[in-house]
Amino acid sequence: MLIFHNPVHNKHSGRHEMFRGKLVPCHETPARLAFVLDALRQRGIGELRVPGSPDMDLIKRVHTPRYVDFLASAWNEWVALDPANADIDVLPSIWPVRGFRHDISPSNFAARVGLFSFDSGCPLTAGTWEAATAGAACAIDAARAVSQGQGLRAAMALTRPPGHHAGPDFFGGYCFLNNAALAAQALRDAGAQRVAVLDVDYHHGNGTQSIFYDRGDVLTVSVHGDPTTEYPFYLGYADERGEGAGQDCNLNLPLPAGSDFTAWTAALQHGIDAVRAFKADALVVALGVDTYEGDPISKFKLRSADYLKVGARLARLALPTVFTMEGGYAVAEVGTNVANVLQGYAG
Ligand code: Q9C
Ligand code: ZN
Repeated sequence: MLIFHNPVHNKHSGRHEMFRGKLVPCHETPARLAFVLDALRQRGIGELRVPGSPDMDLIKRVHTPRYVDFLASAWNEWVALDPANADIDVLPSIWPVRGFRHDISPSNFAARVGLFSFDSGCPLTAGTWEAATAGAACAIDAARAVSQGQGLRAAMALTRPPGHHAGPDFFGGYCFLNNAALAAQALRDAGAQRVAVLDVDYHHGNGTQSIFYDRGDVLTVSVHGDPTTEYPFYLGYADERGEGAGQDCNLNLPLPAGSDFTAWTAALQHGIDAVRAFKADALVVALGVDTYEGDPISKFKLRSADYLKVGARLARLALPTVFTMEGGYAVAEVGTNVANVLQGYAG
């Protein structure tokens, strides 16, 4: 398995996220990826590669050009407001909810930060653009590698920041560019007629769902904590089935907080069955391991050994597969858990 790892991921390092009225240390840290790389190296899993340059045209088809342009210039605009901002992360403070206009990009910077985001837990930092675009390149290169049909079944985009909460024109949930969606689109462009995205992160993959909601060529499936109680709250319910050409091409499988591997794996199998019924000819797995029992912000009960079985079950689909790295915040165990999925997949 080729592992495209992001060599500049640590340029994105958020200091704080807003939580219950206070700025608290960010859960999504560079150490997460270091633990995964260590675990893969120790076990000799995969061949490590660095990505080429990002395909900006593809990024601007999955995301809106005005959002991509905003992300590219946001840090420089922020520091231009006040040189002292160089030591402060960007966090939004105002959002255009129902009834406000979304067609206008105000020249005021804070107003645009809010226009292009949906929570206050996702700091944008000096290196966010560089890290996120290199991560996008990992996802695109991984998709192109498995599309070449030389017996290579799977590749991984081992990157952070993660991607599955990022929508067509917004960031949030630690995510800026949607790596899973970029991989899915790259698989389509490389000739796959039907692509499935199977999101196993603890949190609903709202960004991926939104990007493909009206498309019939990409099935989006997400197994996640019930949004009635779990982030991102406003999307991820079972009655969201897609629209227009995408009718019945979205499947949400919410589970109550506290669910164990038995309940979770039944939902996963339901999702896998849907991928098979869709007759997908390529698969993207949005791989979050925040389903782990020790995760500090999530409430499922998977154990480290369970991830071997998850990988084995995914392999049974026998599809060209791209894994993207999503959540997982029990930092020391993230490496073990991701490596277990890949080891289980390899069989
Ligand atoms: N204090 C991913 O797993 N914040 N994103 C929750 C915790 C949002 C998670 C509040 C969590 C986003 C990719
Ligand atoms: Zn998550």
